[in-house]
Amino acid sequence: MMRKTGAEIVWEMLRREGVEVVFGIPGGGIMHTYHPRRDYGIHHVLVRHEQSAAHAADGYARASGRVGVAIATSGPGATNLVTGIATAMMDSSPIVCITGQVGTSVLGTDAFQEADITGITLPITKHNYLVTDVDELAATIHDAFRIARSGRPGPVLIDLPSDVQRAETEFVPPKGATTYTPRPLPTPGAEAIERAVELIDRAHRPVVLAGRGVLLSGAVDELAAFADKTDTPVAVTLLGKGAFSPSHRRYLGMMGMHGHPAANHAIQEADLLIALGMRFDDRVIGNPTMYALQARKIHIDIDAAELNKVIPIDVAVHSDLRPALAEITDRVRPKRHEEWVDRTERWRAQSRAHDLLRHRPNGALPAPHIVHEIFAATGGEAVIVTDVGQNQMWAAQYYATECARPFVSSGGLGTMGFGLPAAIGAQLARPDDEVWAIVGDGGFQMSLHELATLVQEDLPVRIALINNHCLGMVRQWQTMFYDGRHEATDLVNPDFVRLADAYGIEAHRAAGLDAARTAIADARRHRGPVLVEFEVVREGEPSHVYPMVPAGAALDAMIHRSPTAAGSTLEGPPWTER
Ligand SMILES: Cc1ncc(C[n+]2csc(CCOP(=O)(O)OP(=O)(O)O)c2C)c(N)n1
Repeated sequence: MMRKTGAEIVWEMLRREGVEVVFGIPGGGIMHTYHPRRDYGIHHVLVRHEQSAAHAADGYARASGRVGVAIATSGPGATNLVTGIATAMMDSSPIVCITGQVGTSVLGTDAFQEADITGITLPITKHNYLVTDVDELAATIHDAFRIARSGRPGPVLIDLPSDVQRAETEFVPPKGATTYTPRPLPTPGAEAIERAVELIDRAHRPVVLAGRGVLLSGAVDELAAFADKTDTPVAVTLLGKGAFSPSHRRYLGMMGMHGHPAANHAIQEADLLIALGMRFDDRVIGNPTMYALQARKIHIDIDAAELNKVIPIDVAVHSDLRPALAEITDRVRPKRHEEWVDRTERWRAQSRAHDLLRHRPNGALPAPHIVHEIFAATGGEAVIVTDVGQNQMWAAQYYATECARPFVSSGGLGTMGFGLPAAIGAQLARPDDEVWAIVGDGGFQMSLHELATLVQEDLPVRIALINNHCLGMVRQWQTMFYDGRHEATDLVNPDFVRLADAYGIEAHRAAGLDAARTAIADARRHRGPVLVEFEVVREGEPSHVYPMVPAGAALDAMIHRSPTAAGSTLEGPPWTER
């Protein structure tokens, strides 16, 4: 038995949870907790805005598979975490946020820097706590980690009044589950498996829809085995990138609004969809009343609330994905769907023929070429972290993430400003890996203050800034659907190279393809943080992300780039398969 303060219990428990790094900013409401930190050997990354602490913890969690930790003071420190917590919630990312709170004696009196953060975050956390008794603190932290990572992962917040941080008690290490007993992971019911197997055996044009659940459940090998045995093409969601090898013959690419034409056509033509750990997001299905009308649907998900939520399902399997998929693969008959797979390959060949990469850029630098060059240089092995907007979609379309490599992107909430701080977390999670943050000039300016954090931590994050001098994705919609009226989307930007220089960060600017290649090679050689600003066009077809399913349209009603708009055609395919 030892006596410890609440503050010491925080670090003792974090250490027992195996936490090595936390992200945060101190302040009056959390200073007691910060005080003993160094005695516990846990590294603290001082970010420049609390939103970045949550995004960095999230990026760390996504890149490591462990729980990320963010710390903030009471009031504005805590409320600054909110966007980061909502981002983690939407994408099932396990983080634990610890916030300071005013003392229990003044709770509810509008005390200085008081905010009801448990009330505010109730709908965007898996669970949250206001700890009013130091004797409950150890058990609360113990449970918080279990809740964050169990079942469908997500964020948990612990609010700590300052007197609880200061109070002393006998520290008793919690044993096993305390107030929270994690439910055993759901396993598939025999009848559901039976019916799924039946549908799969009968299908002629099956398609797998692979979401982030494949990665979270550790079912990458099971998915490959299923696709091989049943000869089933696989489409992935944005967050499912990495769930299936892009070099596999049955890989269809990303589905959805800016998905690969082969994936979208295959889904609409399929007679069976097998949805694995995905949630039929509206960006993925297009108009729900016109979605995959010929297909029966099997949906396996760990979260029962996702089953039959937006799309009616024929066979809903409430289960952890891995055992369910393994059992199904065991029981289905081996199949060959030559004609169907050939058809999907023809769709892929067709879109290859029209791909922008086939066109000589004629001096300009289309963004897909940038992502392709990063891909070609890193062989699909880099950890890619994106911001939100066109840059995110180009990164998803043109970076063929190798199997089980992290592709870190804010999918559900679509949070601009996510890229740079999430890349900081990802680089700390994977110090030996090459991390690229692909960001737009708009979103980058929502968190560029984290350049200072990069320098302070000496992290070799490579920033690819795609500068189109506008809020590109919104501007694209304005061009296509709002009569070309560009309302509040043109940006007057700073000189980003000089700005990076002011932070002490090496920076390059590239305006053409050759310069881009050189800058990427230089950035890869550099040992510290580096920024490459790519000047891309703001006008014309190469400035748009294609294909695009307009809002309200069926998934295969894609608008494509006009075949003549991009300039002359190259002779041979210059890219590796994606
Ligand atoms: C915090 C936040 N505010 C606003 C938006 C709406 N939004 C989505 S994409 C986009 C434009 C992004 O511009 P930029 O970062 O320059 O990237 P680009 O699309 O040009 O690649 C905006 C404003 C958002 N997703 N997140």
